[in-house]
Amino acid sequence: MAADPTTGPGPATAPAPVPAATRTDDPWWRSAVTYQLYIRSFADGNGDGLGDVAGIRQRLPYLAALGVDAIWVNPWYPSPQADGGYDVSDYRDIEPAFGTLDEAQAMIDEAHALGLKVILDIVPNHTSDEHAWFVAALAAGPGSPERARYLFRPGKGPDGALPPNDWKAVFGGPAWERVTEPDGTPGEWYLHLFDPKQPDLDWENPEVRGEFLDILRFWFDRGADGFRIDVAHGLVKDPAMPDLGDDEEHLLGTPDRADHPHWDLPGVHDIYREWRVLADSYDPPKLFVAEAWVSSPERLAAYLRPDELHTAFDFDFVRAAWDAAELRATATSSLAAHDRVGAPVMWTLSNHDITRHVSRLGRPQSERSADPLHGSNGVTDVELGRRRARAALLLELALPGGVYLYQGEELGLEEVEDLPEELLQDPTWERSGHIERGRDGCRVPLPWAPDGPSLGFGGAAPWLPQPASWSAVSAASQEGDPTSMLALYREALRLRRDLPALGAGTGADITWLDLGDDVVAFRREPGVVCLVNCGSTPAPLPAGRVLLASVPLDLSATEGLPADTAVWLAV
Ligand code: TEU
Repeated sequence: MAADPTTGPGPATAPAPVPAATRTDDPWWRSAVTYQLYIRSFADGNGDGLGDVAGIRQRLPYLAALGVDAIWVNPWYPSPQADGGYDVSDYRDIEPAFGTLDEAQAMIDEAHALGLKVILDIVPNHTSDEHAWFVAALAAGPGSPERARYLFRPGKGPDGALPPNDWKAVFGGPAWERVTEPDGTPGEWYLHLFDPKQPDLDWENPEVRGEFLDILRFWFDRGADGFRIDVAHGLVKDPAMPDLGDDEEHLLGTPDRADHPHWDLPGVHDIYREWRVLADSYDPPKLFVAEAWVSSPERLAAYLRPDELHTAFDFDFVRAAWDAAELRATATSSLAAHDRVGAPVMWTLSNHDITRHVSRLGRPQSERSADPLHGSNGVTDVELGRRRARAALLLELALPGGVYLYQGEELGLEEVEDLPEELLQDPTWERSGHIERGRDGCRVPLPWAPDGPSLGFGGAAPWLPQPASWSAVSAASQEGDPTSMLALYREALRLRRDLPALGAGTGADITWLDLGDDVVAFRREPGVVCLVNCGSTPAPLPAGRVLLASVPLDLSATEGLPADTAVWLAV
């Protein structure tokens, strides 16, 4: 039987939800809006086609003016870039193509001077196969302490020619790779839940645990305010390594069963308790946000018990369709599960692994794939997607908790679905045998200017080509246009900071209103109502003053709240 994750090892009783009156003392992360920087694609300071630290430094004032509270930078460490930097070969330095450690320090200091917190990205599940530890493991041979940092196992079958079990890699193909031993013979196999160039570490090994605490300390001491934890649900594996059988649910790394042998095992919680002690030893304390694809809000909340991690991305919100009942149900269950452990929800709509939400929302919702990683289901209507994305922004910014934005969503960028096959770089493309195109379509370099060879990204040819249509939606093109997506983001973020009703809070801080099946409607105190019309006909509009609407709204002329529109009302 599956253990109740909220009563697993550790404190069984959750604290009562924090009363609203004390929330002014809450730490910054309970309400923060964080902007995700996919460094390869954000801004290219040296003109080589790849984004870098210099590019981030140039654009920090843009981020401060946008009105976000924090930035999260995807892995920027030395890496062969087999998986966009999630294959780290040295956790204590900066990838030379991105810059230097001194530049990174300058970036952290400059962000702080602008009032922006800095969250880095730690990749603890696996290293690069070019990390010194893995190179040493290959050289040292079976049974060595060097191999014991990873998950090497003998193969099955005559001569060990078959993989140790039937686990599959997230990117496709078997999760095991056979090595050649130092004496030249075919040898052991090592586990890689992702690419073969990303060998999984053995978290039962105390040396691994100590090393990562030390890496966290290295960056905390340089001013990092927190870490996003990559594949937070994957670190611990069942030592028996049983076969999975017909289990096909590998994409997104979401377990489809309670006793899964490598996702969301109870042992991960002990690791995060140790990490929390380290974070709390700093003044002010450091923050964690978990990337954990798990099967229910309750299992996610188990990571957020008071002595574990502070926050985690709410991927149920990503998976919800543009449907009022579904959005309401998702918000309610996420808030309830988080409230039981006293943690704020981190709402998000897009990241570097997921089809951009303008495109997701611009597809027929009835036919949509429940897997937000996946490509087209039906034709994408980008204009419809943008209209809904504007409304979705007002929804997530009005819900209690924090919000993660993904670079380029403030420009209304859509998924690039027609990248030429020969340019695809996501390992998913090769590993799936050219079945899954992968995630490059949400990683195309940002357009900063309407013209020039890289639309202001920097240099002549960006690492992935930008659609010509992005000239019209570049940051500079939207500057000064009060109807632009960029203007909506700036105004919404400004209001969210100014209105005491918005930001931090719990499920107890919203009152759901019934304005019909197609409308998500709730009130927060003092006196703000958020309405989102997901239907195709106008919805009733209660009395109130319009604070902000996702499309221009003339209350005297309108017969209600138009379809695919959201509004914040002062009531
Ligand atoms: O993703 C972790 C994860 O659980 C994956 O299933 C993820 O959804 C993946 O992109 C599926 O194709 C993280 C990172 O966000 C991702 O970019 C990395 O590729 C992955 O870990 C390996 O480090």
